[in-house]
Amino acid sequence: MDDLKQKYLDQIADAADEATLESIRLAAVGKKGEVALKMRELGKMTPEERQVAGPVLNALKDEINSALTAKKAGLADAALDARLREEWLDVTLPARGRPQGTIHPISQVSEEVTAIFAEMGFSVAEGPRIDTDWYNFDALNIPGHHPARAEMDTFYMHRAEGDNRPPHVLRTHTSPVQIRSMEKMGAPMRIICPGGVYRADYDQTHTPMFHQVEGLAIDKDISMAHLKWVLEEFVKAYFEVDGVDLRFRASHFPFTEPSAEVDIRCSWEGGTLKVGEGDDWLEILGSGMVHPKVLSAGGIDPEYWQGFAFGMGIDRIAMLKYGVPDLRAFFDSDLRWLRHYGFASLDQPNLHGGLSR
Ligand code: 2U9
Repeated sequence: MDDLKQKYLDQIADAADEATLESIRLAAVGKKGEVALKMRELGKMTPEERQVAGPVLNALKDEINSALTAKKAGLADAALDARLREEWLDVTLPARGRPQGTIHPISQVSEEVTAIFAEMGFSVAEGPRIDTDWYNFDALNIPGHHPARAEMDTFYMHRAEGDNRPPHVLRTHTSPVQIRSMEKMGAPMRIICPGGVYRADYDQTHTPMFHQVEGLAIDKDISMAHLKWVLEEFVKAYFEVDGVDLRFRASHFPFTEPSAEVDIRCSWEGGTLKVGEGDDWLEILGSGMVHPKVLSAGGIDPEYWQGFAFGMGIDRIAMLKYGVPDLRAFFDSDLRWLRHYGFASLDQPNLHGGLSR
């Protein structure tokens, strides 16, 4: 009996998992196990012998059963310990710094510009990037023979022979969106149109696709004075300065009369731009009073309504504010560049939080 007991207690002690333990249980105390066989032998014994052997066998069975139960609990504890060690997580580690992707500076600046003009009551209008030459040129007082039409290095869409739909172009400015908005909304109106535009030009300061934001305000008795105030407020908010001098230089655009190019006072100390101080001037946008013919093309009566308009390059003002030296890098999709110049995805610009923080 002692040998039998020792054999099973040793096996139980050595068992490494629950399956081994179960086979030991069947072999020792199962219905056909060794202890059961011994119990069957009790029948052949004399009552005296049975009185001795019976309790011993019962005790043996109890001892093996409790060793099995204890070992089973031990194995479960060890498995839990191993799992806890495996699935350990240091919740005190700092959160991940920033997601993999970044917001492109052109998207960020478009959001900044939108936030500033929204505060002054301008809503955002969008339109197609492929439009007819009427919306892109004629409606803007740029007729077929006009030099601006050639100057704009237009991409024309291919037309199959016999296709007599009007010619379509990749828009060379966002102005066709304003014409479409005038047709849809009528006067009074205040909109900005940010978006991509196309011109067949490629060098250090030109890419065949670039971004503009144009603004248009139409109302009764609108003047250059309103234009000047709106642009001053824009420049102060965008460059995050308290004051700025604007210089209006007479210019010419077919779609505005009078027209002015606008410079801002600045300095270039040590190669970095400071807006609002210094003796240099930086051209940042073009503007003017909407030409009466353009108001008529948009279905608005120029005898009754006036409007001002302006246009600027988003890529250019992004380069100025965020110190991007080369325009072409905007469109290279270089991950290292994007990580360096990109913005955190949750860093939504708004005027109250500070545009660029
Ligand atoms: C309508 C009426 C008038 C939009 C204007 C400019 C002046 C201008 C340039 C700035 C740099 C284009 O990106 S750029 O090369 N734009 O100087 N844009 S006024 O005038 C409009 C537009 C639409 C219906």
